[in-house]
Amino acid sequence: MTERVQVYVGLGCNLGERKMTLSSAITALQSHPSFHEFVCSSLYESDPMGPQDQPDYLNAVAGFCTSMDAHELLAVLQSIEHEHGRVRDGSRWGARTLDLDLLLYGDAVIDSPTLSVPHPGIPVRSFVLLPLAELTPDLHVPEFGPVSELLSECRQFGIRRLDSTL
Ligand code: A4P
Ligand code: MG
Repeated sequence: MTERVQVYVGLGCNLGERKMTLSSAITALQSHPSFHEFVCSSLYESDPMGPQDQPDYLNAVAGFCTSMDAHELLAVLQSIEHEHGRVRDGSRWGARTLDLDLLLYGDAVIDSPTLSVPHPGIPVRSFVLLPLAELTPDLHVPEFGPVSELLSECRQFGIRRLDSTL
């Protein structure tokens, strides 16, 4: 059997029934037959990074183990986005019903035309770093450094942890 790799996926949405969408996406990940030892962070709300004329975001990070290849995993994430009504209009950092980013794939550094891992946005996104640190406080992000240090240097985007669970 191929060895399992610990992966982390960032979830974000700022359109529609945000909590319901995240909850449904988390269920899709959790119930996938190739994903094991599933964990999920709290929910976080933050001001939009990028264009300000869009609603606030809800974000979370999920962690699981899989022996699936990284590009295959990206295709699964994109099909879950698609099932949740994601329409790509080509605008950068624009509003979306569901965004799933492959943040980390074990210690791998991948730079292909369709996949960059670690996700290059990690060090500047509090809404990724805070839920990542909640799941794995001593995490070391390949190429970038310890999650705790990245978090202390990162812009906050008014981030607040929500008390409610999904
Ligand atoms: N791609 C390459 N590497 C990866 C990866 N590690 N994970 C490629 C996922 N996809 C990856 O994706 C475009 C292409 O990136 C894919 O086809 C894949 O081959 P996309 O989802 O259409 O766009 P994107 O990468 O999400 O870029 P975009 O639109 O710049 O969005 P971002 O960078 O994800 O930012 N503010 C707050 N507070 N919270 C947020 O979650 N999110 C965004 C979106 C903006 N502002 C935000 C938030
Ligand atoms: Mg994305």
